[in-house]
Amino acid sequence: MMEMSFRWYGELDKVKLENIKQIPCMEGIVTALYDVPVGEVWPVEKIQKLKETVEASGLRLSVIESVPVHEEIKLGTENAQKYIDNYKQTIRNLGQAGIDTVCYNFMPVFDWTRTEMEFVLPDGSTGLRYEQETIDKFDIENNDLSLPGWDVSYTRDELNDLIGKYQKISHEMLWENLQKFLEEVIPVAIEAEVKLAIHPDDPPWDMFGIPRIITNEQALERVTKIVDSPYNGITFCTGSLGANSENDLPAMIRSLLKKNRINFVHARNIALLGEKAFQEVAHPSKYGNVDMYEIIKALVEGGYEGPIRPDHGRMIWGEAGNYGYGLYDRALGAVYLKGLEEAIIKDDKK
Ligand SMILES: [Mn+2]
Repeated sequence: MMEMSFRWYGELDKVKLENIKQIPCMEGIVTALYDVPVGEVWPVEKIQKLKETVEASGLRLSVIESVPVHEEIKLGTENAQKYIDNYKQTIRNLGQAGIDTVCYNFMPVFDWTRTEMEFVLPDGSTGLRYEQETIDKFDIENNDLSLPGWDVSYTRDELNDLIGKYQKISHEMLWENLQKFLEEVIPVAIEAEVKLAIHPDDPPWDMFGIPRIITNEQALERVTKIVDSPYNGITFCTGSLGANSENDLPAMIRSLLKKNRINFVHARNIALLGEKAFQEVAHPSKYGNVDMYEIIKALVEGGYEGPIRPDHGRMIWGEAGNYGYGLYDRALGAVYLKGLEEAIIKDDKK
């Protein structure tokens, strides 16, 4: 069976560990240290304390999501080596504390991006939405930085400076910088017994002239070949990869599992609205374009038994909280996913 887990934003999260523990079939927590600046080494004592807090609630600390990769590494500047060395030490410290899986991404400047955070769905719930049209109209250099969904806090000057630097970075240069990073970090991860899991870019296409490379099947295959080890794996995010209708998600899962390269799964459903536009919806297949039954079937039949979590949920029942990360809809998603898994396992045994 897969290990059902739930993202938790630490003590400041409105969603409490006690609530998460009450979700049927819930086993693990996905979280991070939120008070260590990007690029600095995570102290082993802080990691241990986080792990103890999670375990005191009766759950396992399944995955660290994320240890962010510093922009200097992605840009491949002369400072990159210092940050790569720090990253390696963080991985060693995580291993020492008994953490076995780390999610990260290699998206320049912006993490996941949406153009609307509270789009009202027909049933009155709200969900996140992305429309390229809105992005294209957005004057990033001059406007206030009001585009929702950014986990980052840059001043306008910092942001313009960063975006300027990336105008000189081609897709191939970004690949080279990822290669350098993995060639340095994966041997350390193997020694520390910490499995790395790169999250695909969300959305899986360039934005504001900044390259994005982890977008499709070829890209995932290419990443796993840079260092050929199960410790160099993928976070298979159905919502991110599903935004590109050319991605055949079940086929990708089967192929990656044959090589033991999926280390973590994000299950999210989206409804495609057209070219480069999508709406996040409830997890069941009928609401969107991700066939969740086929996803879970490919995972079960491929022998996947690692951590999985319901990704972004809607806001329902009047809940307010971190966009995409309320308690209720994600809890419903988790139980739905476990239901699919149980049915598929029992059916396959017949
Ligand atoms: Mn995801």
